[in-house]
Amino acid sequence: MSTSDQIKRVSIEGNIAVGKSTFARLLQNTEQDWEVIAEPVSKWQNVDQTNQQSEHCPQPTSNLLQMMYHDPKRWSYTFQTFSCMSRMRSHLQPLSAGSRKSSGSPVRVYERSVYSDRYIFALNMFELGCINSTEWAVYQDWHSFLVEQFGHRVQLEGIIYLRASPQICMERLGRRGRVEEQGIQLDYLEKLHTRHEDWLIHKTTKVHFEHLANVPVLVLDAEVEFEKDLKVQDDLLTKIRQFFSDL
Ligand code: UDP
Ligand code: D5M
Ligand code: MG
Repeated sequence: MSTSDQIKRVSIEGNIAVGKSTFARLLQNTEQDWEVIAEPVSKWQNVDQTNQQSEHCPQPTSNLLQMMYHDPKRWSYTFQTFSCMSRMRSHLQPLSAGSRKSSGSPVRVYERSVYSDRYIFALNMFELGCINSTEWAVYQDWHSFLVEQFGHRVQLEGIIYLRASPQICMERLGRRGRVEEQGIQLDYLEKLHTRHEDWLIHKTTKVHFEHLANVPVLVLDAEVEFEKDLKVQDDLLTKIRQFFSDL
């Protein structure tokens, strides 16, 4: 078996600002065999326009994250195409030299996935009316096609669900102070929270990929402050080790 067949692929899912990046950094610094792929937010904030020959677009980059939050009806579909393509690229990225050489059991951890793109955000945008029914049909068509074509390369062996109340996420979002997100209301985080619960806890969200319906989910309590608390981190890491070894 090649290393790429042995590798386990896991995504960290959870609401905006619950602490996914913070937790991912903790994993990255814990075991050499754990390779973390961060969410490509800076790509969405800096869409490269330099290869356009038009004088109407003198800016070398545009901020699609900002555009989506500013005018969701106009930009949500475009955002979904770009975020999903950038996640596809992350899923398909070759293994790092460390993972290839690993004699243990390498785990690749993604911050979110092409599945949360669809079953959390795109679905939510559709239900909010920010993506219309034609855009939703087109999105679902290409999303299913790509996931089926790439097969095991975009499949997950496990999901870690960092779970906290929307109120805690709101506090952390304020603390982080990302400029584009300053207009986000609690109501939006509540909707995203319900989407996570429906997908990962109640399993009532209809998913279109067989492997995804059966993927093991580890639910971690992120309501507690874990960023600076070593004891809480230790407890979380014990659960993670057990989860990875059972996959
Ligand atoms: N954070 C915190 N306590 C925690 C985890 C995270 O105060 O236990 C803070 C973190 O420093 C950041 C914000 O919450 O300012 C959002 O965290 P992160 O960017 O990791 O969240 P993500 O959006 O990636 O889930
Ligand atoms: O997520 C990064 C930011 O990007 C946050 O504002 C949510 C937003 N995001 C991520 N994926 C999507 C999709 N697919 N649609 C709409 N918005 C999205 P964070 O949770 O802060 O790491
Ligand atoms: Mg993050």
